[in-house]
Amino acid sequence: MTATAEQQGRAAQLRAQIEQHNRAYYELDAPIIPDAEYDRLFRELQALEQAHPELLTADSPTRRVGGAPLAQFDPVRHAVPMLSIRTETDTEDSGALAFDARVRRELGLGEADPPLEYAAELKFDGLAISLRYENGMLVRAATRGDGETGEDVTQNVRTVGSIPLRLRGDAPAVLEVRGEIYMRRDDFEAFNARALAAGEKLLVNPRNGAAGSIRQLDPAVTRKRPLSFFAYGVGEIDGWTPPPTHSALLDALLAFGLPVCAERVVAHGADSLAAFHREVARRRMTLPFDIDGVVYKVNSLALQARLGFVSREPRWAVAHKYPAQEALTELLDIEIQVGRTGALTPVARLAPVFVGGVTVTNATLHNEDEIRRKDLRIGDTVIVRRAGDVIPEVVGAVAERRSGSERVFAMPEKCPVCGSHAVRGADEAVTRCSGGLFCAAQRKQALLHFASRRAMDIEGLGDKLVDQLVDNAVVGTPADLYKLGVAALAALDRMAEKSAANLLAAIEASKQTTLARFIFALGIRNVGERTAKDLARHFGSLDRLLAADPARLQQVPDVGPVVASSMAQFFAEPHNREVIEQLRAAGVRWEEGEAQASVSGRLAGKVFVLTGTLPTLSREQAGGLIEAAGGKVSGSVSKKTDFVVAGSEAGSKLEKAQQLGVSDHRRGGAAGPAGE
Ligand code: D41
Repeated sequence: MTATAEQQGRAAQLRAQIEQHNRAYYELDAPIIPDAEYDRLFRELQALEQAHPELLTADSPTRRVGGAPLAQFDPVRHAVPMLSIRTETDTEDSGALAFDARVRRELGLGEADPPLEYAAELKFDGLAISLRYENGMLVRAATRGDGETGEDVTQNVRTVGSIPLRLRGDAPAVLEVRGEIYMRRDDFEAFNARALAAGEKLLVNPRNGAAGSIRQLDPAVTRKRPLSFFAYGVGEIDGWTPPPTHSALLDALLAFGLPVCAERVVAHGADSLAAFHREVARRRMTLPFDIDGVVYKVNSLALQARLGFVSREPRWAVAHKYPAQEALTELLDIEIQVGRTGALTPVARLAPVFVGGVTVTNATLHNEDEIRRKDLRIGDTVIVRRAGDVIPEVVGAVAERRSGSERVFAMPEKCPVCGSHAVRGADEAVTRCSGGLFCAAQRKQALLHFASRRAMDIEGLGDKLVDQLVDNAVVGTPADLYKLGVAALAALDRMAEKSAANLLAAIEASKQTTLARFIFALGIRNVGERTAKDLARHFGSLDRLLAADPARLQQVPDVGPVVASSMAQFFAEPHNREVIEQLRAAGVRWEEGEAQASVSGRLAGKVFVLTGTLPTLSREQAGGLIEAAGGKVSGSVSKKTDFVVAGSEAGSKLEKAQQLGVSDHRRGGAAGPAGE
């Protein structure tokens, strides 16, 4: 049945609407309608086209869905070969200088001639692709292949939302657009987060994500991959005279509706190319996608033609690469590090490899699950990635390079340092040594933390020294530090008299501290610097803190059940209380204050009685708020009572308060101290 005029009109309208939403989404990054509404329009168009195939146009957005899986990709001969690009990895400015000098020489320019004009752009790290538009319609997409012949990946490329199926404006008879398909870092992270939750295979990095997605045979799979595209050049052109410069050419492609990266400049001379290289290097990590360098091109297309190319590389362009961010190396071993709170952290020992400008030999592996998820085996060839200043990361293993002799890692059942049982909580990712301060590793970490700058600030007590002190059983607890004498220190390796004296002076000076530092220095799990400060302010004295039960602790702002229970556990340990007493006996001191709760706060000095069922809070919660604001909560009404907070079904307490003339503070009720 042929479509009615009405149906024809509706299909055209839907196409226009969907195209508009695509633009809003991909170009302006500002979606106008929710995804569900978009899907509804899309399905309506799909249904119309299915019922009336004659309505289906070459540029219909439904074509992005792709067809059935292919058995193989067909070869495509490029009308104009896809050249490759000469690559320099020189650091600093030499890449730009050498390129400029070469181009000037080849053009016969002398020193008196003015600087050449260049277009400088980013080198996107993805998959090179050629898009062929005929009369504005996308008819074919092909990979670069060997530059002469690539693979027909049209079905897959149609699923890339930011690639127009039809060009905007007055389109040439033929326009081949060259560019890079890539994956944004946030899309990569989000894709992997979802794949992880679904127990599916993760993408190794954004580049593999992009290249692998295009070069696989089922378009339905490609469609689920969040891919993007940037144009950076042209191939065959027919029926159009391109503008005279590369920069204007990219502007023209942008006007046709093709994505062109905005991070590009027109530069004059080598120095300004080098400046672009430096500036992009500085901002590289803040870009939303990976790049592996910058590209310099002679801006004038006429000069490009004069320069020509040698062995498939244009003389008028060069890629100036940055040091690799990823490298392959061997995973020699997985060792276990014991942290201050006993966490057993697996660490990768790697064959030294130069990546992102530094030599990497170690990388954290976070925890057991992470190793399993990445299927890392000892002896594997692994991909190491260094992003910015962050700690190097093992991205994954190259399974194809396995010989069969690789070993699967197992978390040890015992702490490698003290031999105590290693335990992993039911819903925890971390395995911990159960040895506590019996474990030398935990003791060392506890001492280093105690002495650290934001805790007791004992300068000169570094890890080498702590190793010796603990290994020789000179120091077991932080309190032992205050018993150290010159003789004990002088007996240690490489301890000069002068540094021993300095250390003792630093230890002595650390005795005068603050309650907040002291609490932080104890190294209670989940009690960081911020919490220590809050606790010190709230309780004012160590004894009040030691006396507080978990309910009282939770009256401190931001102290929840987890922190309160860590603290309760810590203080319930007689050993810990003993060390605290020894520290005080050794002369560690601070200025004690009043519990802040009793001196300041809006409710300072006021006595409250809570009764009945309160509308939104439990009586305990309400009491906590009152105490946090400086008030007191009492269980029974007396003459000292300032307020009674009465919820529903308040009984005898409210009656008694009314007899005594205490203010009744119900929801919406009058408030005011007794007698006012
Ligand atoms: O961003 C890129 N990866 C990029 C690649 C770029 N910005 N410009 C490029 N320009 C060219 C020429 C000069 C040949 C038009 C390229 C490439 N080629 C290229 N990429 C892979 C092979 C060739």
